[in-house]
Amino acid sequence: MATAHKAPDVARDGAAAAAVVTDITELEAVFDAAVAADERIEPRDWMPDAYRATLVRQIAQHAHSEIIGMQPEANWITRAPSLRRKAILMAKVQDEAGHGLYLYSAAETLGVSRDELLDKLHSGRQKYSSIFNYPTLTWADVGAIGWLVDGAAITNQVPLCRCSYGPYARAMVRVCKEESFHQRQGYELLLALSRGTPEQHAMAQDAVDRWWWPSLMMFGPPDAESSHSEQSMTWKIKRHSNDELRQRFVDICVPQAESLGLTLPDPDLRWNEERGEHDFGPIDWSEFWSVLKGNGPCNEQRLTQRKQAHDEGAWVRDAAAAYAAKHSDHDKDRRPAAPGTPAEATA
Ligand code: FAQ
Repeated sequence: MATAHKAPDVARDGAAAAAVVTDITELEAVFDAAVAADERIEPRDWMPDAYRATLVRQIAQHAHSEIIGMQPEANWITRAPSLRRKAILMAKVQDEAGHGLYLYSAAETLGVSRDELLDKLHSGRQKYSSIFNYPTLTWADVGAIGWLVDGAAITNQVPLCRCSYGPYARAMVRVCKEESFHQRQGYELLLALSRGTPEQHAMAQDAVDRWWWPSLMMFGPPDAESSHSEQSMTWKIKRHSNDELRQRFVDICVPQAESLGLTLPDPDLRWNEERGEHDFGPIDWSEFWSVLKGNGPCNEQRLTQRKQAHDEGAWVRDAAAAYAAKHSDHDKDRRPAAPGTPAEATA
């Protein structure tokens, strides 16, 4: 947005405070017009408190999902069936850590610290995606996560590249490129298993059977029960509703499952000529809400492992902070004195 839209610096000029109150309506109008015109809102632009809070909630939840999402697949790194598969899986899991970093950085531009967000994750005050509370029981689950979970993530995140908040939208561009690679590797892994021995085919089918419904839940509750969608769509944070994206995902997956030689575990799944999209069976939303309340198969394990990793990494954060402090002092000493400064003053 243009600099004219920036919030006045109230701290600098106390007298401006009264004016700010009357200016809020004007600022809000400028913000609404920028959103309506598909302009990007940037960190130093004025924005409504509720817009900021929604972004912090969604971006933090997204960031937490990326780093918690490393756990189910990391579970298989030591047991990958070949060096090639191991190298691919390690690269993918590292990418997810990178996505977490871009997203925490995007959240920080809204005035929250990473420590604060991690604290909220660890104390259960912020969520992460429901999908990562399911176990990875066999090697085929790595393929099913890549194909279905990363596939669902891309379907949801490509529209987020056009999100009204600049730092989030820009982070999503790179994330989506990497997620595409992840989706392809999952598909390719499942294809190899599906074309393998009968046991390998059965393993691939079993994984798809277990991950299909939780993947559909990733898109969030049905529109009628989605508390944030309407406002988020008005603000152009979300560009499509949960149900629209879920439908898009189902329509993408059906032909891919056929090519894989696998079936999707839904007897009601069929093409609806009239609607031009697939009908699909009812989703068990009681399972979704139960997982969100902490009662999924792996909720406790995921959070315990996350907190343990955080505690064990304390020395790394301390060392990095000490190194940065040392170097900033060092740089200060070496910075050339401003012209005309007496030598003693800089000594
Ligand atoms: N899990 O009003 P809505 C990935 C909550 S990244 C848990 O519809 P909204 C990469 C929601 O927070 C996956 N909670 O909410 C990867 C709200 O609760 P609250 C993560 C959920 O925000 C792959 C309540 O339900 N992706 O997979 C979920 O408008 C492989 C009402 O819901 C993102 O975060 C859920 N699935 O829409 C990594 C994408 N759904 O706060 C490793 C960005 C809803 O009122 C390996 N986020 N809730 O208490 C979004 O697009 C949105 O936040 C939605 C939810 C669509 C997820």
